[in-house]
Amino acid sequence: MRRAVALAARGLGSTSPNPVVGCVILDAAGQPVGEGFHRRAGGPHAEVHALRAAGDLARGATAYVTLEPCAHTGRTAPCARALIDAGVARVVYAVADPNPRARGGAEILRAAGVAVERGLLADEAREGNAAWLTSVRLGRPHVTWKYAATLDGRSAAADSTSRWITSAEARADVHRLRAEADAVVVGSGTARADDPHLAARPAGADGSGVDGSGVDVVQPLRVVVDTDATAVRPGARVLDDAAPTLVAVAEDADAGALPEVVRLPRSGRGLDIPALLAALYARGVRSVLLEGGPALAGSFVAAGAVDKVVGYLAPALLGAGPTALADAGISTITEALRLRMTDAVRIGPDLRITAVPLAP
Ligand code: AOF
Ligand code: ZN
Repeated sequence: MRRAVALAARGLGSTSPNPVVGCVILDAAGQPVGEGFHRRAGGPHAEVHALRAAGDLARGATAYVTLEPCAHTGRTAPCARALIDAGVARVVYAVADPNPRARGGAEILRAAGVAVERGLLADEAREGNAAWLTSVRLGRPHVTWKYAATLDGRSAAADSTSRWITSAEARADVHRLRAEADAVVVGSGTARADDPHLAARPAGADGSGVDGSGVDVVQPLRVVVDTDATAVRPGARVLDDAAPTLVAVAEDADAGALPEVVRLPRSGRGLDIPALLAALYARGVRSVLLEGGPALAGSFVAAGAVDKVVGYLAPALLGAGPTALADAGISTITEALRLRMTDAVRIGPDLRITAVPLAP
């Protein structure tokens, strides 16, 4: 199952609106005879890849799958049926499928006499599929807010220069986060100050767009929240053809020459965050990497729309300049958004802290 969870992760960033899923088949002697993972929505499910690899050796074997095999005929035939037809004797899955369209595979397998077990490495599998599981539960994309700051929490200096707070290693790590996300979102302040490109740099040195795992790097949708349509100018780097781009503007904004625009209701000084997330969800986005700036991040926190925080802390001090997070509607200590740290690692000279909000 550990191998299946690792395989599933290779689909991150390319399977939405579908989950990441991995599958490993072991014969009666415990020898691996086939494995596979889901690569893209509409393509074969993980179980089908693994069954194809195993061929006749699947007969009497055990299949380890990170998600309950599906029961439905969607873009592909039901995996529960495929496992039965291949003669698999036992199916061990980590996490039940919450998708009402697809769930029920476990019962079908049991009814056909296949031994079924659930829950092995469930936490690891759930963690690997967190974005998809959150999006099914909440009906909106999973949001990771990423920021870089000095040890005293500043994201830019007093003169607003901000390149480069963190190291090249930390920035490379951010490119991995981008490649795993369906959309990268920034606000108008960041668009104006940094003219960011926001594409994921492919890990393949030859620029082929293929990373070390042999999976195409699917570029995330680049989203700029430009309420008044004043920040994204013709010739902005975010408008090049490296990846698709969507500019979110207010319903009454004059979006003149902007290519692809989505119009949303205003809320406070910005746009309505739930409406923005609904618009992205409607386009198939299941995971969002929010890259700032502080005002937009504050609106997301205020809307209860941050599911994970990834902070890169550089061992440097500024003492003045904007903080990573601006007003989030929190005015007293008892209202602080409390988080649980899930990870803290050194990335080059910097520290990366990952945390998730405590359940309310
Ligand atoms: C996948 N890959 O490996 C497994 C999935 O869009 P469809 O018709 O291919 O069905 C997608 C649903 O199938 C998905 O939401 C999930 O509930 C189930 N299992 N899906 O894309 C896989 N095993
Ligand atoms: Zn399936």
